[in-house]
Amino acid sequence: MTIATAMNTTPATAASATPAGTTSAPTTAVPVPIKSHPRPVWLHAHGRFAPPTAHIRSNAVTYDQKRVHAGARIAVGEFARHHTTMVALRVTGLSPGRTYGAHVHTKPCGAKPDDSGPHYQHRKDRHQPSTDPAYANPRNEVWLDFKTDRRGYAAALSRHDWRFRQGAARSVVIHEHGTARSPGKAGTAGSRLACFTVPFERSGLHGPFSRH
Ligand SMILES: [Cu+2]
Repeated sequence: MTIATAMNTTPATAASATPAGTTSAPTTAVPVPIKSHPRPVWLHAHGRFAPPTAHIRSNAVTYDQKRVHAGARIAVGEFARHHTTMVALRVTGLSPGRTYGAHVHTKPCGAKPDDSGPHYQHRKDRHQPSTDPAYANPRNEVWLDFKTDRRGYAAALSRHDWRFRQGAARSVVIHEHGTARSPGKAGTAGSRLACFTVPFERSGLHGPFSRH
């Protein structure tokens, strides 16, 4: 008897979720243009900082070995789905107890600190370098400032309700100090100490959710 009851209950529950005699898709699915759902990206990149003069070129470059030591490590993750993006950063081996600024920049790292270009902006400021808080803010840009613990470890996370334009976000730059927010200074964080090249939102290097 108990078995019969259970067998009666289960289809009834299912029927309330799905109209009887149909599969759910034909009646309830609303056609969605492909463009409105960009492909998910699940990217993980890691590197070991080396000076730009190193024999073996690294995707992680330090321009200031006092504050970002050669051999220090960085990992960056991008988790993007529908219209949201999360960027996570982890560093080890930096100077202990120190606040660094960090942002996503538009170009890959190069031999010179400025090679990584300006900050990535969701809505682009026509005036570059952008120091207008209407554009240079942590919602419109990706800021990943962090403070290291006693062992030189830190982590940071930022979340956005937009996706990167493909090929337009190419690196994470570590700066001298925390990022300023006031007009005329917004987005600045002192000199560029180190840079890590990351192919954000790019096809060809990502995880199990992606379609090719
Ligand atoms: Cu920056």
